[in-house]
Amino acid sequence: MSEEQLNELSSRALQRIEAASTEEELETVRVEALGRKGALAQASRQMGALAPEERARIGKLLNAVKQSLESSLERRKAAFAEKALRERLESEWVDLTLPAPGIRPGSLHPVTQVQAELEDLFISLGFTVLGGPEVETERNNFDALNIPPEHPARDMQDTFWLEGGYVLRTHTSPVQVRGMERLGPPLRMIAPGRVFRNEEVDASHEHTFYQIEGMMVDRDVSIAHLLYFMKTLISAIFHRDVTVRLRPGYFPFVEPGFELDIHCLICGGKGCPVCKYNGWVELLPCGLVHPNVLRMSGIDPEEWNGFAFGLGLTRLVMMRYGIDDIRLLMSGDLRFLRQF
Ligand code: FA5
Repeated sequence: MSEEQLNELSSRALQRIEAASTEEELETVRVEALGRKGALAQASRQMGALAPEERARIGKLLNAVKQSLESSLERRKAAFAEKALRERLESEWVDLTLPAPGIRPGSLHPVTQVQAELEDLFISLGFTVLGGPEVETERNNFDALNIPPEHPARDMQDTFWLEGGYVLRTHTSPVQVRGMERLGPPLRMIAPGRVFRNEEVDASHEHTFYQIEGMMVDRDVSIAHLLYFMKTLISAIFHRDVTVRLRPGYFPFVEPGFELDIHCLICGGKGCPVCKYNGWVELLPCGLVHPNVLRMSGIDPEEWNGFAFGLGLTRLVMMRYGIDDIRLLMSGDLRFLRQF
């Protein structure tokens, strides 16, 4: 290979190196010029045929060409690597000084929300809010409410019995007893809380649910007072006309006793699993406090009388929001709860 041919080869390869637009093109040029079967390798194989002084000159030139091509390749390769790094840094750039994306705010459970509204309402009507234990004495849950042992009314509430004369309270009515004994007459109290029954669970029955007890003891309390407070309660919750009906109901701790039902708001009274297909939902049992109950808590029924009610808070929440299955309220499913 002559000197001109080598210079020619060198300048062509250098041009291609400069013109390469990808690393792959660069590699092709490298293989063709500097590879084992490349142009320079072929040239050096032809050196044996040259005269000795020619061989030294051409050999030197060959080395110079090789070095110049190698350093050009290196330079372009480094440029490609730098460009790739720049692009990666650009795409992966994160501003660490940005504020963190805050914590998603929680919300109160719908039962808690309605309970708080009713507490505010009754506080505004002069009632005190009382709490009571979920593990109650048999006496407060039954006997002091005029339900002695062997009384058939005990069977109306399927009870979780504990050892030592205790029960998981089946209703919030034992707080009536605690309220009368702690505060004495005259008395206006409500007692919201969780209650427990050994129930067959279905769309409207849970084993664990919420009630709000209400009680007023004063002089000359009548059914008119009771109805006034019940109507105030219902219109405060539903903000619309709700059809109610009052029918006789039996509870040993009231006399007379009533069941206040509301027209089912889930189906509009047509019948659905929530109202057991009869169009009405039992919501608010109530009545005038039985004289025996007053007497057992140390209040003279000749001087004082009163009313009491036991609102099914969980059922009320279902009616208010149109929830067609009580089990959703206890599910803890955030997809459900986030709607409130
Ligand atoms: C009572 O618990 C009485 N202590 C209420 C009372 C208080 C009457 C004061 C008179 C004076 P009852 O067992 O009906 O009554 O329950 C009251 C309300 O709780 C029912 O109307 C209903 O709305 C609700 N309730 C009863 N059982 C369940 C259940 N398994 N799941 C959800 N809600 C229920």
